[in-house]
Amino acid sequence: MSEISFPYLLNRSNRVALVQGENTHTYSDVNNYINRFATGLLGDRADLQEERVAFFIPASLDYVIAMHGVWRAGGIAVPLNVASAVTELDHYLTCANVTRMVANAEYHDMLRDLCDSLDILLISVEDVLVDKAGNLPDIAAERRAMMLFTSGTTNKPKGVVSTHKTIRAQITTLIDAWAWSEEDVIPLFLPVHHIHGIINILSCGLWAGATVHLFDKFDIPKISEQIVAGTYNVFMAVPTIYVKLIQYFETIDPTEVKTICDGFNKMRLNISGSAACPVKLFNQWRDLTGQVLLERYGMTEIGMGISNPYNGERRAGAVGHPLPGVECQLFDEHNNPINEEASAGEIRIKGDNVFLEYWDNESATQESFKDGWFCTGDVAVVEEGYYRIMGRSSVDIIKSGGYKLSALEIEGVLLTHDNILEVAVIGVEDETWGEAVTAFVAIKDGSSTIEIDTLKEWCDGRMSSYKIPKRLIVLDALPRNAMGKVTKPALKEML
Ligand code: MCA
Ligand code: AMP
Repeated sequence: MSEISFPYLLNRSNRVALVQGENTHTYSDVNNYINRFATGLLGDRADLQEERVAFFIPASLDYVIAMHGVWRAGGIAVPLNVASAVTELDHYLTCANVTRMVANAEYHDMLRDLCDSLDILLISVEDVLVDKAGNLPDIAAERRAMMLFTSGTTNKPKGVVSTHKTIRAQITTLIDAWAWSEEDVIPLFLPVHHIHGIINILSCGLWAGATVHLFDKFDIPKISEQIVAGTYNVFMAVPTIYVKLIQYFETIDPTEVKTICDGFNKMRLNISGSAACPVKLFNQWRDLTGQVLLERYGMTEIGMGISNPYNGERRAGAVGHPLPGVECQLFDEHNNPINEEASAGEIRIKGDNVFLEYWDNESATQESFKDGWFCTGDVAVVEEGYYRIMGRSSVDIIKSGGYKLSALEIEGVLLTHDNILEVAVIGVEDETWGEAVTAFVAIKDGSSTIEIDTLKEWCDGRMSSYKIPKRLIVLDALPRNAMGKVTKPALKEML
C-alpha cells in the first residue's frame, strides 16, 4: 500500500489559491482551515475509516475545506448537487449510508427534516473548525476517497467510488497533458458535484499551485468583466456555455463583443468537454476569438480518457488521442477488439484513472467491466489516430448542457402523475443544450390532457430543474415493438 502525502493542495505560503468575490485565500490559509476542519471532524477518533461525509455546498472556500478536510481525516467525500430535489437527495444519502452532512447554514432549514429522518447529523463548516489542528492519519492511496452520483442507464443514479490513487492519476495526467502551472488562473462556474468542475478545474488548479476563481453559477456579465480585464489564461466549459456566450454576444454592443473576444484570444487554452462540441460551434468560436477549442472526452467513472493535443492539431468534431496512462480500445458487439481504422466500436478503458466500484452495487460494478476493461457505452471510430465519438449504445442516456440524465429516472417520476398512463423520454438534438429532454405521454382514459407549462410546474420540486422536459408530445398510445417495448427510435423519427 502506498501512502498519499496530500499534494492535492500543498502549502505554497502566500500564493493565492482561491478567489471568491472580493475575498482571496492563500494556500497557507486554506491548508490551515482544512487541517482544523479535519481535526474537528475526527473528534476523538484517529481516522474516519471511510465514513461517508456528504456536503451540500456551492463552489466556495467552505466547499474546498469540506472536501479536503474529509480526505485528510480518512473519510469518503460525497459532494451533492445543490440544485437537487429532496427526493433525489434522499436517494443519494441513503445509497451512500451518509452519517454526517456539511451544509451552509442557509440550507439547514431545507435539509433538517430529511437529515433527521435518515439519522444524519447536519453540520456547517464553522461548527467543526477547531482552534488548532491536531494529528491527522496517514492515508493509503488505495483507500476510497470520493463518491459521485451519475445516472445509470438502468436505474437511479449510482455512487461512483474513486480512490486517492484514482484521483491522483486523473489529476496528474491532465497537469502534464494540458501544461498546468502556478501561473494559471481559471474561473470555476461549473457545478462541483461532477468531475469536470471537481477534477479538471478545481483539483488540477490547486495541485498545480494555480489560482481558481469561484462562482456559484455561470454569471456571464461578471465572468466577461474578468475576461476583458485579462484575469484568466485558461477557460474550461461544456459546449452549452460556449453557445450561451455566443448568444449573449448577439445581445450586446459589437465593440463590447470585441473586447470580450480579445480577452479570450489572449488566453493560453480554451477547452470544451462533457458533451459533443459540434463542428459549427468549434468554427464559430475560432472565428470569434481565434481560439482553437481543445475538445476532450471523459466520464465520471474514468475522469478524462481521450484528449486533443495541447501542442499539435486539434481536430474539429474529434476528441483526440488516449491520454498518457490511459489504455483505450474499441470493441465490437461480440467483444472482439477492433484494430482497423474507421470501424465503429464501444470505447473501453483501463488505467489508474478508472474508478474502483459502484458503491454497494457489486452486480452493476461487475456488469460494467469486461476482462478488466471498463465499458463506457460510448461508440467511437478512429480516423488517422483521432477518436471521433459517434454516439452512445443506450437511448436511455441523455446529455443536456453537459449533464448526464437517465431517461428511465425521469420516466419513473412522470409516471407518478395522476393523468399519465404511459411515458417515454428521449433526448432530441438541440442547438443550445446538445440534447433537449422530450417526453412523449399517453393520457389515462377520462383524464384531461396536459400542457407543457403545467407539466413543468408539476415537475418542479420532484426532480432537478435541468431534468424537467423541455418538450411534451401527447399521443394516443406509444409505439411498441412485438415484445411490447416502446420503440424510442420511432419517437425520434416522429420529430
Ligand atoms: C440549466 N437548465 C437546463 C440545464 N441547465 N436545462 C437543461 N439542461 C441543462 N444542463 C435550465 C434550468 O432548469 C432553467 O430552466 C434554465 O435552464 C436556466 O437555468 P440556469 O441555472 O440559469 O442556467 P445556466 O446557468 O445557463 O446553466 C446552464 C449551464 C449548466 C451553465 C450550462 O447546465 C451547467 O453548469 N452545465 C454543466 C454541467 C456539468 O458540469 N457537467 C459535467 C458532467 P427554467 O428557466 O425552466 O427554470 S460530465 C463530467 O464531469 C464528465 C466526466 C466530463 O466529461 O466532463
Ligand atoms: P458523465 O457520466 O456525466 O460523466 O458523462 C460522461 C459522458 O459524457 C460520456 O460517457 C459521453 O457520453 C459524454 N461525453 C463526455 N465528453 C464528451 C465529448 N467530448 N464528446 C461527446 N460526448 C462526451
